[in-house]
Amino acid sequence: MDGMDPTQFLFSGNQVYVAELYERYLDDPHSVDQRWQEFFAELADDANEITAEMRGASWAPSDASVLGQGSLETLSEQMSAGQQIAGEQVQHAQPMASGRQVREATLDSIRALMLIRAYRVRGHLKAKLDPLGLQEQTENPELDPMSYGFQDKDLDRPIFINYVLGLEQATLRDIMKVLEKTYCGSIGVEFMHIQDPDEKSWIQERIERIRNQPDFTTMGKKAILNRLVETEGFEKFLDKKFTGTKRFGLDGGESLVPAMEQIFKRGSQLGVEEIVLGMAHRGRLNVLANVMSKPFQAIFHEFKGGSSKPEDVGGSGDVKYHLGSSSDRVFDGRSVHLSLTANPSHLECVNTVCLGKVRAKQRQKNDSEREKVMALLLHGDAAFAGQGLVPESLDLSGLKGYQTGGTIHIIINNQIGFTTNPKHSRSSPYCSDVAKTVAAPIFHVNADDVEAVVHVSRIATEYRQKFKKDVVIDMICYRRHGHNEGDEPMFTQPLMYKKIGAHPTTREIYSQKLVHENVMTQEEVDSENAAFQTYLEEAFEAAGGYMANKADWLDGAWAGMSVASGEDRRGLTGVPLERLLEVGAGLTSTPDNFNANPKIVRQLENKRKMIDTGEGIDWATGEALAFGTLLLEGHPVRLSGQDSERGTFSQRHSVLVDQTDENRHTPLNNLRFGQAPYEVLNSPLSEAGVLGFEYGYSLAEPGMLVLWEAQFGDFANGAQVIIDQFISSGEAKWLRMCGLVMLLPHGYEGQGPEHSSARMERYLQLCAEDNMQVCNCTTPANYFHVLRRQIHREFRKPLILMTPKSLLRHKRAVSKIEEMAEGTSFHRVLWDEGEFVADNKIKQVVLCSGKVYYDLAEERDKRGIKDVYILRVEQLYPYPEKALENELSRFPNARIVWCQEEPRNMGSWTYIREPLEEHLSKMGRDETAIRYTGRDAAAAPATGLASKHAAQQAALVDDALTVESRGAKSSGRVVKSSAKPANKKAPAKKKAPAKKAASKKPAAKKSAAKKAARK
Ligand SMILES: Cc1ncc(C[n+]2csc(CCOP(=O)(O)OP(=O)(O)O)c2C)c(N)n1
Ligand SMILES: [Mg+2]
Repeated sequence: MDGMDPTQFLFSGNQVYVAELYERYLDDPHSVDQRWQEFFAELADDANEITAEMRGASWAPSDASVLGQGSLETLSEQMSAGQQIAGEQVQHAQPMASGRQVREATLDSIRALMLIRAYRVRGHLKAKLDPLGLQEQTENPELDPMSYGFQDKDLDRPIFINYVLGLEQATLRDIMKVLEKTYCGSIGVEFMHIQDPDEKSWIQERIERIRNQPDFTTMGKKAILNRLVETEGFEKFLDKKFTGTKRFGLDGGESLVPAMEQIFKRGSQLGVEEIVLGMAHRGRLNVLANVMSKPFQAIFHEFKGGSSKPEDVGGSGDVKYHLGSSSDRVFDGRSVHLSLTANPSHLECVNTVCLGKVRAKQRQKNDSEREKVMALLLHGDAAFAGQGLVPESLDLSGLKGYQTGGTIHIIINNQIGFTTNPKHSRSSPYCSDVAKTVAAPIFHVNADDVEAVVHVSRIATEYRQKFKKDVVIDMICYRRHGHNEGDEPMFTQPLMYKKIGAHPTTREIYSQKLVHENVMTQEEVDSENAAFQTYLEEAFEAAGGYMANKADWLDGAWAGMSVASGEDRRGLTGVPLERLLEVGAGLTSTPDNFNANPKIVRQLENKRKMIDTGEGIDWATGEALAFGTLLLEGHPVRLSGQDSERGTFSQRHSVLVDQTDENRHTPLNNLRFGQAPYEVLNSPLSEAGVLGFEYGYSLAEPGMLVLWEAQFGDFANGAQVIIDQFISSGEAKWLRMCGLVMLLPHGYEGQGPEHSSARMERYLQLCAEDNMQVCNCTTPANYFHVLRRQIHREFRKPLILMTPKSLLRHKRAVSKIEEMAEGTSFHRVLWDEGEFVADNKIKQVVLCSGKVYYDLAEERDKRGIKDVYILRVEQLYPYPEKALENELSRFPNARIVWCQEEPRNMGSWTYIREPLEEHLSKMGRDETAIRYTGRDAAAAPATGLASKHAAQQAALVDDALTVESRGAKSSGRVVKSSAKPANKKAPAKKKAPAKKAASKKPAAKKSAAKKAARK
């Protein structure tokens, strides 16, 4: 093929043959002649696309004839013979035509196909998407036929396009008309970035076949207008009655409501039974009223300052544009349950919460195809482009443990974010561009063309139900008023708002259209408007007497739950020994022929020994026993976090991997036939997104233990918005309970500033009104009980749990199996273990929490101290008043010291000092001031120098164990960063002296244990 133009063969009029030949080549390059091989290799991807186009539309008549009448063999023979395959030589192509004609016809075809392809890729750039026409559209040369070599004179010559666009042949003028109509009207579609050929061609076919034109019946059109009347009418009514009151009106984006209606309706036809909605402030009141059917009276009542919930229900409540709601709507006899998730002001953070809810509900409904429950998320343009939670939630969409079968996203793209213009909001052309990371199709649509909006909503719903993937509707509209109704937009966008001032409303535009089409008369339109305003007036009058009579928070899956009460709140968490042994057996066995890693085999053997002897149960085994016993009781367990399957510290090994074939075995899923499932997931590397997801999951599923684990506790601050806005305050704001557990590795082990502190102080500072629990356990048994307690009580509270690192393998941080057996329970305060003088001779009680207990106990034993007693506060919040009182009252003559390893401005000191001192005063103790022992206040949580860490740790331990004489300054000493170990010869890290063995079964221990057991 020397000297041959690489595309010359295409001018031969043998496109279809060449396409077939190319397919053969793709199957097996050697099945075609060497010259063809070289040729196709040279064309690379271009050949693929052009030949694919030659096959025509999949929906076009399939008997499309080929141009040439020859056969592949003939063509190959010609090639082999070294013939050129320009038109002249291929006699069988259109035998009646001259070579030149054939060549020109073929060239036309190729150019037309390239043009069509360009429109598919870039047509949206020319679409009329902006109702305000603010952006001047620049000509795109790729959409200009002249760029492909066409001239004006070519406009009316028939061109063969082989049923691409559904036409066998068409003039360039007609082709352009079709392309403009399909790709450049009120809808701009981005779909050519989709890698999956089926998905891509489905979209292409769905829009090209109908030229992407909506087609509504008279009834359909009237229904759409009716929705606009209600949507606009409601905002206008609020504006009139509550002028200037914040409502974050939808004005300018009214098409949202008919779009949502279409999604529900089409969704219900395609099997959707439940939709979880998440949205921000914009248009929320309208969605509540006109979509969720929240009574207008209720909304007016709240506008007038009334409460959204009955008087006797607690909680702080929330502003009306953040409240959630749920309702059942019926479409053509099919019921769809809608639940709008309550959300904070923080934009986009509700996204993964909704996804978690959807996933939980899909499980409840056995919706393995993920077609019955789906999420519909509404976004603002600035927020969608700017907030990191958007890509985090998109990233979850295809992951095994998190996928929900696709979300429909609607961006209410009013081309502004508060006062900020799009060009300062994002670097990408569209606010939706981030959705391309998951190859979602994106429908940009002009919201002033309400039929187009409803039309794409229909296609989006069908796409979601067919492919179970995310899809985006970018509804381009405007915001008629300021960011809120008290805001003056002319300060910052005078030109835009001059235009908006003169711009008719969507309802006006659509009414005119329907009048023009003779679907309705002007009188009918006017009377519909008036009738709705009258209806609202009546509701407004009735709102005065409206009383919320029901709080819906303990309905559905939550039936049977009640508000938390009482102090102990232990729940029945002890488990019959034989069940513990059953779980233990399952935990330590692997299937026949399973090739576990030798180190794992040893670990399993060790575990088996723990179970068999009932002694030395370590942290990970305690956890597995808690999970396993819940599973046998029928409560599923879901644990998600970064590398949680194995465990960050290689402690968990929930999933064993066969060393020969990487087959996986999950012991906790193989305990007993009929057990509940255990789902353990290595999550993507996101904190906020995944924590939000698990929070959402636990909102929907009280019967399941849902845990999120941070890789190290401090990483959880990447999810601060979920902690502050949902976990700690959701129940107070929205009457939504949640039993989520957060596992936060915490402890000062000399690992530097970043991995020492889970920043417990942050959680403690959030604690009030019985909102959640913060615990820092020191024994596997207490860990076992605190986890099981989450499920075995009649209420749900989030549990923030500091979890250990070095204690995972600490020889003293072990429990006996009998401490988990029937009759045992969680202890909020744990007694000391050792040999002591009589209680009234104890000179000092060191209160502490977490790992530092072991450092203190070890040093105390080493020094043979018998008059200092160490009490562990295992539950910091709710403050364990009764338990502490029981213990502290044993030591009437002791001074109280608080010891922590965190710096003074961190850890629990700033939280616990006040309630503890008040408590001591209430108990009538002589001395109520508590001495602080611990690190000095610091900017970073810990030092980066291991030697400095060791010195600090030894000094704080020494300080806590030192009994100061009465009258000494009691405000507490602090460990300066220059502190040296008190006992240089025996640093805290060294092995405990032999004497310790003797102290294992102390005389005093029994009575202390007995007392503690009563708490
Ligand atoms: C995380 C977060 N940052 C800042 C804000 C303050 N804020 C509220 S609305 C808004 C503009 C949002 O613009 P857009 O997403 O386009 O929604 P619109 O109000 O235009 O509907 C901002 C910055 C917020 N609510 N949440
Ligand atoms: Mg906006």
